Amino acid sequence: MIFKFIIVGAMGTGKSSLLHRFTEDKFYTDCPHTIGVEFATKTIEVMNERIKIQIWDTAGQERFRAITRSYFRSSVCTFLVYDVNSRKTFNQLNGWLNDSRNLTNPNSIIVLVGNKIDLENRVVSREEGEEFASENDLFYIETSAKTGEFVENAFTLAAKEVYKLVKAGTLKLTNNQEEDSVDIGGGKTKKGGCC
Ligand SMILES: Nc1nc2c(ncn2[C@@H]2O[C@H](COP(=O)(O)OP(=O)(O)OP(=O)(O)O)[C@@H](O)[C@H]2O)c(=O)[nH]1
Ligand SMILES: *[C@@H]1O[C@H](CO)[C@@H](O)[C@H](O)[C@H]1NC(C)=O
Ligand SMILES: *[C@@H]1O[C@H](CO)[C@@H](O)[C@H](O)[C@H]1NC(C)=O
Ligand SMILES: [Mg+2]
Repeated sequence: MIFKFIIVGAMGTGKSSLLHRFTEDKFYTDCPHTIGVEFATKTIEVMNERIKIQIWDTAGQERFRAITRSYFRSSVCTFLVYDVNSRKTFNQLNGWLNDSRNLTNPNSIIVLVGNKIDLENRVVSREEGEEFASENDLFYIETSAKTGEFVENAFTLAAKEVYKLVKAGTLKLTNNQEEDSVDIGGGKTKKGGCC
């Protein structure tokens, strides 16, 4: 099975870093801003089934918003990322959430990710994150792409929830998910691993 995930959120929140940590187990201290969209895949085992997760990492910069919007389609999970040390990135969640709700399958899931918990200057508490998640019916997890804490858990949790919905027939995988991975071009998309 192939699951298509999309990662969105304000710029600099660590979207690409989460992707690199999960797929390569690496962290780059000066990761460049994502231009357009990048992707990477990783196969994991969920309930004894091999699941290939195809992850689309989008750009947080406003000028790429239209490109980002075109990648929600056929996604079964949105990672909505903010930086727990930046109130601004937390306040921007509503915009990304609106896009995800409007542009993905209504039965797809959304995971709110509070990243950079390794830093000392946290301004958004875990309680606030949890409250936003429960008000909006999202899963919630806090991570550090730097130390790797809970990064794998976030993807595994999401894949498991998606798997349950697929098995129950609630969520349908579109059969073009495989093709998406080869249908890249136009210079807008490149395979991840640039950092
Ligand atoms: N301390 C710490 N730094 C992090 C963490 N995650 C990312 N960073 C750093 O934050 C900066 C931005 O990370 P990126 O992964 O490029 O952020 P992004 O969300 O992909 O940014 P855009 O592509 O511009 O939208 C980089 O310098 C990373 O090294 C983390 O968990 N802890
Ligand atoms: C979808 O977008 C429309 C237009 O901006 C907006 O009014 C509406 O609230 C959005 N729907 C959701 C579920 O966020
Ligand atoms: C909500 O989402 C729709 C679809 O992406 C977008 O056209 C609209 O501008 C968004 N509204 C807000 C307030 O972000
Ligand atoms: Mg990026």
